Amino acid sequence: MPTLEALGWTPARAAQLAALDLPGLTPARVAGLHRSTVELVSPAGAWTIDSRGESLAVGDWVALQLEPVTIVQRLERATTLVRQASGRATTAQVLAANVDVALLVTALGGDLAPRRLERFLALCYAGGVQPVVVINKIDLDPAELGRSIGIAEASAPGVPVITSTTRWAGGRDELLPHLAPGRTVVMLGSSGVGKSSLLNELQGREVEPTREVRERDGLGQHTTTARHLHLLAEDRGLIIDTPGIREVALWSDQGLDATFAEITALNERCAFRDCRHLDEPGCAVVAAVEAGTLDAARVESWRTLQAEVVARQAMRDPRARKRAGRRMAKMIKEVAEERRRRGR
Ligand SMILES: Nc1nc2c(ncn2[C@@H]2O[C@H](COP(=O)(O)OP(=O)(O)OP(=O)(O)O)[C@@H](O)[C@H]2O)c(=O)[nH]1
Ligand SMILES: [Mg+2]
Ligand SMILES: [Zn+2]
Repeated sequence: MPTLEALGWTPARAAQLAALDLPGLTPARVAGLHRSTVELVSPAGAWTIDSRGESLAVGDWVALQLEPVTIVQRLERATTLVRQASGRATTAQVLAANVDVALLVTALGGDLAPRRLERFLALCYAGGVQPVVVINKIDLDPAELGRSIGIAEASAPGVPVITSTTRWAGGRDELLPHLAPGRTVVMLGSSGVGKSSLLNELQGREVEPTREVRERDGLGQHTTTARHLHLLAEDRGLIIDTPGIREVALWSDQGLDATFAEITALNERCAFRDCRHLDEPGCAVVAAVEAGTLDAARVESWRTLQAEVVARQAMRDPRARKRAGRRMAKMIKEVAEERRRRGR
């Protein structure tokens, strides 16, 4: 069984557990979640127990009572990756908790899209997770590599961009400096980019199944179906493999300033603090675009994400929702009246 430190235990977590002031508690980490069960690992053992009634995410730390094994309490999360749950405007989904680094895995051959990458970065920054961009499958088209690195660096300023392949010996070596004993790393990215393959390379054996991508469109088929925490071989730390996600809908705007750091920096020089960088006088951002020193697509993206998050936050706030509802009803009525007037 692994030590607590190998599982990512820290003095801060120990202090939290002690503060619960209950005798005989054992810390354990959530390694996997299923419909009604949770997989736990700890130096004292590994268990799969009923999870009903618990709001947990992979990577969570919990305080257990043994005999029988029951969760007493989830410990506070140091970091989180939270997205807007798909299909439900007002629900957050914690993709992983207590993660130190997120490997944003993409692959040569069309997966790398600046606008999608920005969303993943915002997700990381909002939750206090350090992002690293991984361009995998570099064996496919080495000539294409420079261009892809350029795209990644432009949309992820200041973020390490590393390359990998599971087809060459040592093709995963650039990942190693980002792994460390007790550190938790999560892999996020589209289905079929090779997340599980990279994990298997690191482990030196197949711990997660992988599957050929479809010939026609190069897209994966969601081979990995659940998030799972793995303890890496050779004391390299921990890694969470996840099912492919192409898009993330943002839950909060907290990561946007860091994601668009160059726009945030320029904002200081806009005449208005809450400048939307649209048509306000004295806008340093618009001026930079006009001077050719700032990519207009970045500003457009910043605006889109900002608007998206604001709209979602309004949906979550019942009063704002009511206001929006009334506005919408009024608009519909006005359109109907306008039509009637025009005899249509
Ligand atoms: N050419 C090439 N193929 C790779 C590389 N890495 C993985 N693959 C292949 O890509 C396909 C998909 O790999 P997976 O590891 O299953 O991808 P995944 O990201 O885990 O996909 P999901 O679990 O669906 O999210 C498999 O056929 C792998 O053999 C690589 O570096 N080069
Ligand atoms: Mg997989
Ligand atoms: Zn401005």
